[in-house]
Amino acid sequence: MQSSKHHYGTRAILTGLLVGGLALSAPAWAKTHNIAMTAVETDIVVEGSGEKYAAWTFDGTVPGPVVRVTEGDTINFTLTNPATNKNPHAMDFHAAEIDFLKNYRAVNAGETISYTFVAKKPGIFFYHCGAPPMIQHVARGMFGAIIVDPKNAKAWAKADREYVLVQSEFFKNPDDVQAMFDRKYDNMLFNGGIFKYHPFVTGGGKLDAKPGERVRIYFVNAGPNEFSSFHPIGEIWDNVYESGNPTNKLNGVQTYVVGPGSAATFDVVVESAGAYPLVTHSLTGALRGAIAVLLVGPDAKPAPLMPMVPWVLPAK
Ligand SMILES: [Cu+2]
Repeated sequence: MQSSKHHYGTRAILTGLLVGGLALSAPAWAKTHNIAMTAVETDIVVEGSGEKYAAWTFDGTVPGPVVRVTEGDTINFTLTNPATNKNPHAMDFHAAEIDFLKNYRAVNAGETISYTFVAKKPGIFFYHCGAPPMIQHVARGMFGAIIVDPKNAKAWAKADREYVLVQSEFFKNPDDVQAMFDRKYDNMLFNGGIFKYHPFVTGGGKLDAKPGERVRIYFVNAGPNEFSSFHPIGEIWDNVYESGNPTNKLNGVQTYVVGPGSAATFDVVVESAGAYPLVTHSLTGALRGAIAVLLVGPDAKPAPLMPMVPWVLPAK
């Protein structure tokens, strides 16, 4: 004969199953986001000298806006390609799992495209234009980052400060598609600028942090071709999460390779004040622009996820 204790146990399990089942069919945490972007063909600042570049962009900046949702959320996305543009454009979200032929097709100037996806996997993901020649649309600036936060915030340590860094190759002549195929890039960019976060360079800024803070870098390699070997000079990554998924956790990593079209999340806890350049240790890239100085001091102020985008220089 069953004891009453056993009975209660069974009921608790049944209740648990029922609640679990309901949660699966109607997740209380899931939200719906209506996200609209516009393909904008415009000049942007790529250097502290004020040098401009004929970019193709999402919403007028390189990188495009950071999209941030939570695992399980639904995204209704619309891309508008204004009639004033000259080229077809498209949008490919690496956070989505949907038919590419239907959803990632290019639309002509004067047209829009809409589609819906559920961000099922947490992480940091690349997004980019896929209109042909894709190598040129990416090289000219049509890319960005989407963060899918884990639905369980306790899946990893809480970050005290967060930044998004997107690496990409810069080709001085935006129409030289052959140079893009031949990997003949002129500079390596972080967040659309040459030495944008290098305080010793004209017009350059920095990334701020306080000693002891857990700084989380959502890192995306837009390419189009080169691998990044992401390294914090003077530090060691406390944790690296492949594709930014908390379950893909590495410990004590000096450099971590992020291929073109890929991404990872990097945590560093800097013990003492000072300057810690974040670089691609593929040095031809670092020395041509991909150095972001993490300046650690007690007076560090709060900062946006992607500082200095767009790069607005002070009037001379
Ligand atoms: Cu495009």
